[in-house]
Amino acid sequence: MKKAILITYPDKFAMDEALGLAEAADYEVAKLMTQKYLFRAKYGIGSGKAEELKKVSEELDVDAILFDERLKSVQIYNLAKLTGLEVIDRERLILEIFHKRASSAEAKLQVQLAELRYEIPRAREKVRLAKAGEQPGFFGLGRYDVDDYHMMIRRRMVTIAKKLKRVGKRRELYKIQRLRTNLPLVSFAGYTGAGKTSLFNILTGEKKDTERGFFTTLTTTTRSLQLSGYKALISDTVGFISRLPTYMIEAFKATLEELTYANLVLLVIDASEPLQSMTIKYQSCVGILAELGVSPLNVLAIFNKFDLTSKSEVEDKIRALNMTLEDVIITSAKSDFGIEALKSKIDAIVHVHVPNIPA
Ligand SMILES: Nc1nc2c(ncn2[C@@H]2O[C@H](COP(=O)(O)OP(=O)(O)O)[C@@H](O)[C@H]2O)c(=O)[nH]1
Ligand SMILES: [Mg+2]
Repeated sequence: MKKAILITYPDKFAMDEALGLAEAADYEVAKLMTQKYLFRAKYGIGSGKAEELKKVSEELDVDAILFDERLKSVQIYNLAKLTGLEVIDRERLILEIFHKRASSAEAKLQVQLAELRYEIPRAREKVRLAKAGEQPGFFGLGRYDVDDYHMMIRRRMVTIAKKLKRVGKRRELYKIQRLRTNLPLVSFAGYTGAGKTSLFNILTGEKKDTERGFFTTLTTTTRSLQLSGYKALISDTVGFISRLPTYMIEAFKATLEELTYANLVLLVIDASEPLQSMTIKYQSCVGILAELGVSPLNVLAIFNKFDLTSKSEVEDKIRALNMTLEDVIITSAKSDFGIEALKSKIDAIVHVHVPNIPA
């Protein structure tokens, strides 16, 4: 696992989300640094903070800097030059997560396309900077002509777009392959930072799953879940991400493909979040699930982080989102509150799903 320093905003939700993203991309966060304003011209952060960053990165011997905002090439270059480390901005971090999670041919192509779209507005500047002196993240680019590099990326985008048109059939094969595993599938959904991975780990007991090799055709984050007298598959998905750039939406949806095959989608909501942003996030989750073709009947809402709030507050929020207490499960991955109720509910919903085995 790569060790990193994570730079984000000093508020709980930004920090939880950024930590969730770092974790999903397989970085160990050695230190979290915060600053209110991340748009300064030279380094994103102020010069004083940048000096502190350099010092801390040497002390902790980290491999990378994760910067929880969009950075221009020149800012990445300046930070890389100052610290000697690879600098990964928010968009690249998200792309790394999608890259790791994309399992179908279509998802892989969508992610490659998004990676090239990330590169396009930065291509010319990156080559220019590389010619001025190579830094981590800019290696090898100096040998390109500025316009040639830009054109090369454009050409690759065209090739991928063509391939994308042809992958439709494989997608169907992939679906059948999944159904053949003959077990019901439960999938997590919800915003990054809501507690999906924590709940996933509790439910699956973080045990080394000996059968996991068998399921690697699904995703690396799918394990078996023991229910009353039978097993289901449970998978931790890419979380929904706030401020997701439009050019990444297709890639994002493609990596969430498995939700369409799930017998039950566990939609995790951070119960401690203020109602206003909770509502926006909830509605955007519902919208994307609908676009993916997930039936609302297959979705169970989980209000997690109950330890950070109160019974009356959570109940008010549940009503405000037009749900009833019977519709939802309230949990705390931290105190284990509601975990047994969650398991029983999953069991009750999933056991009626006799999986379809294609002839
Ligand atoms: N207080 C509290 N923190 C939680 C709870 N569940 C998760 N967290 C924390 O919230 C952050 C994000 O959790 P994680 O499971 O990675 O969220 P994910 O991005 O949805 O997978 C982590 O720092 C967790 O320790 C909870 O029930 N209570
Ligand atoms: Mg997670």
